[in-house]
Amino acid sequence: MENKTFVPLDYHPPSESEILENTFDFRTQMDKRRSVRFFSDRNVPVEVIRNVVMTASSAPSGAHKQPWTFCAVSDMDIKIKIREAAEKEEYENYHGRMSDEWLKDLEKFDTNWHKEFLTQAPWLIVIFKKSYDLNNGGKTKNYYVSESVGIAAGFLIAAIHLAGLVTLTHTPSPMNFLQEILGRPENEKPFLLLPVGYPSDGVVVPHLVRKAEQDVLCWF
Ligand code: IYR
Repeated sequence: MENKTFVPLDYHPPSESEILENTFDFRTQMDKRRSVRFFSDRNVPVEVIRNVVMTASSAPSGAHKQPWTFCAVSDMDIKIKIREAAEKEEYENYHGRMSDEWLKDLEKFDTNWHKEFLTQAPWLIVIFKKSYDLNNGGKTKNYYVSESVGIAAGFLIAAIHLAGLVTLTHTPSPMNFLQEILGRPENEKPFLLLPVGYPSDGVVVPHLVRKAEQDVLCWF
């Protein structure tokens, strides 16, 4: 049976100078993005969270399966549960599970097992990846799941930054507790947790220098 529908692409080509300007502006904006670990408790409207999540959900995915679920959490009781469970795991990580080399690599960030941002930020967005879908009791396959969800996470981070808010990619490990606390089905596995909000007053970030073009870009 035929199962193909095509529609015209909604595309209006900009001039070459506009394209150059667009890329320069976007590059400049994105280069200002920093991971922020200290949040104000100032509220962020639910509509903003809906917009950034639905931007993320517009990402390309294997066979357009969109193998993701985003859980947006503002409920303080749930945030407390998540923080307690994450800190329990992170305590173990910082006290034996991470190698000396790893701990040394993290020194410049001054991180530790305390995760205040999990209760301070007004929103936590937890991204789940679906290695398969559950349909009427059956399982259907998804493809390139980690790649797809990683791309969606990138869209989300860019959308949060361009909104004028800050975030941080947090991966408490292991993080199956998120599946339990949020009551997600068996086909959903936690992928990334992003606190979202405003930075706390006077927040500082580590002085980091990004790699230069010759270290990341090869021309052929
Ligand atoms: N998950 C821990 C440790 C950590 C690991 C990496 I790699 C980082 O870039 C930052 C932290 C934590 O969140 O503290």
